[in-house]
Amino acid sequence: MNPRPRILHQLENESLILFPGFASDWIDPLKFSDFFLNEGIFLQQNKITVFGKEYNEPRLTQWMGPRYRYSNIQWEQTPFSGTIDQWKLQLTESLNFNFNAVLINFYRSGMDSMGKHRDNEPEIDTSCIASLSFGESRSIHFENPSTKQKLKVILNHGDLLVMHHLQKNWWHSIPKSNKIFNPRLNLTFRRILANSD
Ligand SMILES: O=C(O)CCC(=O)C(=O)O
Repeated sequence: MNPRPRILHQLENESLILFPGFASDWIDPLKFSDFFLNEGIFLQQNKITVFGKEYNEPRLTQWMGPRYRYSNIQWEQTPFSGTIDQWKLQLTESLNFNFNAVLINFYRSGMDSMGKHRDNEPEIDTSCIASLSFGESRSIHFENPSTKQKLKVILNHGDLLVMHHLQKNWWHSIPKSNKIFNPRLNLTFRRILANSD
């Protein structure tokens, strides 16, 4: 792999590794709409239930991979589109891990966000989750409530962030910012164990 990795956290089998600019020439952020059209991506705003109350998710999403449910959102089995399938194969080869699903997150501006969560559903193989960032830079916050450790990482265009065994002890979020006006595209590749492949 070309870009020099930066190890941001490592403890026993847990690690957080950043590959700056890994995919910087994979997509032109000025052409996100063309990309969505060419790949047949129809971004949607789902409803989520928090403490019994229904809200619009503060970002747009799409799923590719096996049937999968998280929170109260049911994603049907959806095939990978051409380019994203190639990206999946490239990541599978580079990281030596067999990804079979991706969550596409589109943050229209700094007012879109992702709440504090762990990707720790039993169907997810949490040994490796790989996240690609395109477009506007955003900050991702990590927090380990047991040790009170916190990490803030700026994700720039083309960065690849790889999380190994991180979902047990660490929570993460993309906070809102009122200083950000441009969109950001994130693709988080995972391996779903049930109904996989
Ligand atoms: O947008 C990001 O970088 C975070 C994505 C994420 O946390 C997720 O898809 O679970």
